[in-house]
Amino acid sequence: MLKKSFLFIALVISLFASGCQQASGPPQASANARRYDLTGTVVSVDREHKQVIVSHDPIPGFMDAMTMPFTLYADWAFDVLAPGDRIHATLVVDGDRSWLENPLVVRQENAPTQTPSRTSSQPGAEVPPFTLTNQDGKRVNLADLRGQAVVLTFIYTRCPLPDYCPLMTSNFAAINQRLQADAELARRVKLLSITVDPEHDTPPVMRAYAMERAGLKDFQRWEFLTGSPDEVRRVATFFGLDYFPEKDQIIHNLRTALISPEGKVVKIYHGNEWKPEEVIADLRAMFEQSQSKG
Ligand SMILES: [Cu+2]
Repeated sequence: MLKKSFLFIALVISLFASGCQQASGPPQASANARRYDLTGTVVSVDREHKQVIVSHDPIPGFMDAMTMPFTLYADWAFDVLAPGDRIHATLVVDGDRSWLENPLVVRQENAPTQTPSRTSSQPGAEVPPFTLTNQDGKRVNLADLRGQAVVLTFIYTRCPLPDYCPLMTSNFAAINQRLQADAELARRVKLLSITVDPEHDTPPVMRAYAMERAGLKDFQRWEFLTGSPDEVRRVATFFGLDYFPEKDQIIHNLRTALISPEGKVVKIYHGNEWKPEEVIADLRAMFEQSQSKG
C-alpha cells in the first residue's frame, strides 16, 4: 500500500511540475529577499525540475505547516534526498520567487520506503488538544473524551480510491459492529472519522456520508468531524498525515490512531493493511494492561 500511495503521489507531482516555471541556475537573491528556517520531511524529489516536495513544519511569521513543492538548486542534494528524510534548509523568498538554500539532509532510520513519519506521534506521546465540529455542528473537544479510548482516522467523503477512505470507513463500521456486541468494551471507546477536505465536507455532508456509507443512525459512539482548514491541519500533522488538494481530489496518505483514555498515543496504524480485529485486540490489551497496573 505504501508503494501504491507513492505511485499516486508521484503521478500528481509530474502534473504539478509541468505547471511550474522551469528552474534554471541558482538566482542571485536581491537585497529585499527574506530568509526563513525550514524543517520538514521530504515527500518526494524531482531532480529534473529541481523540485522537492516537503511536508514542512510551521514557519513562524510566514506560513503554517503544509505539504508543498520547493525549488532546490543544490544538485548534490538530489543524489542523497529520499522520501522520508528530514530536511533543514533556508527558505529564500525574493519577490515572486522562492527557493531553498543550504539544505541539510537527515536520513531517517526507516527511510526510504516508508511514508514520512514524525517523532511527535510516537506511542506514549501526549496528543495535543484539539477541537473540531461534528456532524451535528457541535464542537467536540478531545479533552472531553478523557476516560474513553479514542480510535480516530482521516478520510474525505469524495475519495474515489476504494482502498483508501472508503476502506477506512468500512473498517470503522466493522469495529463499531464488534463494539456493539460487547457492551463492556463499547462504553469505553469512541470512534472519530476526521475529514481532510473540510471546505467541502461540512457537518451535513459528513452526516449524510456516515448514514449512507456506514449505515449509521445515531452518532453516540462514532462521530464524523470537520473544522476549519487550520484546525484539521494541526490534528492531521500530529499524526503524520500528509495531504494536499489536487483538482477535486485530496492527495493523501493514511493514518489511524489508538489513543488511551489518558489522551496518549497507544498505536499508529499506517496505511490500509490493518484489520478491524487488530484494533479490537489492541483495545482489549490496552484495557487489560491498565487494569493490571492499577
Ligand atoms: Cu481518500
